[in-house]
Parts: sequence; C-alpha cells; structure tokens
Amino acid sequence: MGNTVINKAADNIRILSASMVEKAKSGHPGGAMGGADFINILYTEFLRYDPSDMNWHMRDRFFLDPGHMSPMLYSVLCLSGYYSLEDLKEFRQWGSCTPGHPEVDVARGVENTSGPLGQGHTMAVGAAIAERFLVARFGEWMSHRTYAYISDGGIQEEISQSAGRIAGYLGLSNLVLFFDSNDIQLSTDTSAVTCENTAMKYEAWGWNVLTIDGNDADQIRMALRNANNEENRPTLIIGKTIMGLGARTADGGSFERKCATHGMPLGESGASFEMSMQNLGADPANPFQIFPEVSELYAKSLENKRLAASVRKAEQLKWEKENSELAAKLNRFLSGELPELDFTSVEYTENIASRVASSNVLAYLAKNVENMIVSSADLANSDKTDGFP
Ligand SMILES: Cc1ncc(C[n+]2csc(CCOP(=O)(O)OP(=O)(O)O)c2C)c(N)n1
Ligand SMILES: [Mg+2]
Repeated sequence: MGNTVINKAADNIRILSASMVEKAKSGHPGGAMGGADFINILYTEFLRYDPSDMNWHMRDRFFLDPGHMSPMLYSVLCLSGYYSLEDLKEFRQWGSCTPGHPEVDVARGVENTSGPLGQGHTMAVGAAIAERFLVARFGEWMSHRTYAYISDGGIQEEISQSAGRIAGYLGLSNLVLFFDSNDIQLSTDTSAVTCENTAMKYEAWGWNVLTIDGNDADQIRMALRNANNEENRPTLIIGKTIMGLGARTADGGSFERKCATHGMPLGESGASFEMSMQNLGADPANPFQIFPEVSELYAKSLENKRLAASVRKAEQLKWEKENSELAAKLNRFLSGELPELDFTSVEYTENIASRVASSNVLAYLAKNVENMIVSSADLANSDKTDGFP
C-alpha cells in the first residue's frame, strides 16, 4: 500500500480547501494546497489528543500562524469529525463557524485565533514555555508537544524573531515549527524582498534545523520523528512545498507555484477549477466529498488517539491519587482562577516612588501567585521582577 491512502487523504484536503474558496468566491487556496501533506501526516500520525475530550490539558497543541490558510485546517478537522461538509460549504459566510481566518475554538480543534502573521510563533513559544513550567513543578508524566505551522510571511515578521531567539536560548525541545517554505508570498515571489538563509538564522539561535521536501510523506514523517527525538533544542522543519499543488489550467497544464493562487479562487487565478479537481481525483460537479478510504484512515487514527489518551489518563489519575496536594495545586493553576489576594497587606506609604510601590506589589504577587510567569527587558533588579523564579 505504501503511501497511497495517506497521499489520497492529502489530495482530499487539497480538494476541500480549493472547493471552499471556489464556493465562497474568496479566500486562499494555494498555500493550503501546498501544506496539505504536512498537516495530514501530523494529524493522523503524530498529534496526540483525546478526540472525546478536546480540552484535555495534556493534549499536544497545534498553532496555525498564517490564518489565511484556514481551509487547510478546517479540512483536516472535517476529516477528523469536528466540522461537517456543510460547515465547509459555509466558509467565509456571515455567522458561520468557518470564518476566513480561524477564531479560537478548542472544542473543534482550533487552538488559536490567527491572521496577523508572526503571532502564531509567539503563541507556540508561550505554550511551550508554559508546558515546561508545569512539568518542572508536577512531573514529566504531563508533558506534551507544541507544533506550529508557519509560512514565508511569518518568518519575515519581526515578532517571530524574538520568539525564535528565546525558544533557542531556553532549549525548548518540546517545540516543533513546520515552515511552509513555498517561496511565494502575497504579491510576489519571496526573492523580491529577501535572500536570507533561514536555516542558518535558526541554527544561530540554537535550533535543530531540518530541510525536507514538504510534499513527501516519508520525509515529513522522518523529520517529525527526528524532532520528537531531539532532547535539547527546538526544531524547525523547513518544508520546501509547491504552492497550489495539483492546480491545472483549462488545457491540463500545470498551474503550480503561482503567486496568483495566494488569495483568490483557482477559477479566477488563471487555473481551471474543474481541471484541478479532476487532476486531484475529485468529481468537479460535486467536490465536497470525503473518499471512503480516507474516512477509514482518519477513523482508525482517531481510535488510536483515543486508546493512547486513555492510557495516559490512567497514569494521570494515578498521579492525582498519589499526590493529592500537588493535584489540587495543578487544578488551581489550570482553572484560571486567582488565589485569594489581600492587597491591603502590601506596604504603601505617602509619596513612595512609583517604582518602589510597583516592586512591593510584584513582591507580593511573586509570593502569592505561584503560576505567574514574568519577563522583563533586562530590568529585573530595577523593576523588581527578580522575585519570580
Ligand atoms: C502582520 C501581518 N502583515 C501582513 C499581513 C498580510 N498578509 C497576509 S498573507 C501575507 C503573506 C503571504 O505569504 P505566505 O505567508 O508565504 O503565504 P502563501 O502566499 O505562501 O500562502 C501577508 C503579507 C498579515 N496577515 N499580517
Ligand atoms: Mg509562502
């Protein structure tokens, strides 16, 4: 069988993504079609979560940075059962659950709101830091991974640089970024604005960097395995992908690697929607379909996830029974509730310097809010954030 079924599933994601945009007469098919192979392998073979308990705190996290590639995310979540084909047909319609750029909806598997490029990098790094913070206090039994999908636009955003540097410095080996490196951005090829060596940039920050063919199932698997075996560094997988993979013109020629497919329906970009659907194995008149073997593949994968999660949940329960005080603390941390605070006990005198007043409050919080993570721009001894571990 080899990769026949898994590749068919990736084609199914391409078909659904392009069809959503075509039906809505608006959206971004090209990037989604190129990234389908990665997201397909990640969701079926690597991402650990409990399909019947989407809020489970030990789930692996997946953050999408380029929100414009939402059709790819909705499609893989449709194959996984969290959106219906009807939901996909409502893409970009007022009041629908499939807005053009995703809005956080953990129950359906949408971990973050996205659109402003670069923010997904920071959310993922933040989540990976939070995971290590919790594991340091409660144990490795609760560890999980954070994956993010990033693209040319996000790599160029300055905010992603700061996030990448701190992740490298902290050695966040629980963090894996997949870079959809199709060398095309919104209005041009990326070569029109940048010639930087992304691999060297991340290596300089202390990352484990792998460059692969991002449309090749075996290479994607190998890279994800390598990333998951890495113990000291975050991993960047640079996936060289083909924008608009599978797109065809009316005469059957290739319409791949075209900037025009960034942000408009295939049929308006110069490609033929019908020929593209045919090329990908869909019925152009009725493309909102899930192939039976793909349905089966995803059902099997979900069953495996359920089983794996039930094993981990048994361990979780055992730990909670044996560590009731710590478990109560963990639940408090996860509840989002603040402990009882008595600000009247914070020292305050007339004419106190605002910096001192602030430091008194911070010192109080450092003692009383154990799950507060604070950073300061090299000012810890001055702004008094140094009381935080
Ligand atoms: C902070 C920010 N600046 C600009 C934009 C507008 N924008 C949307 S997508 C995009 C770049 C698209 O390139 P890429 O991320 O490589 O996606 P692809 O074209 O490959 O689908 C830009 C500049 C944005 N969404 N966020
Ligand atoms: Mg791109």
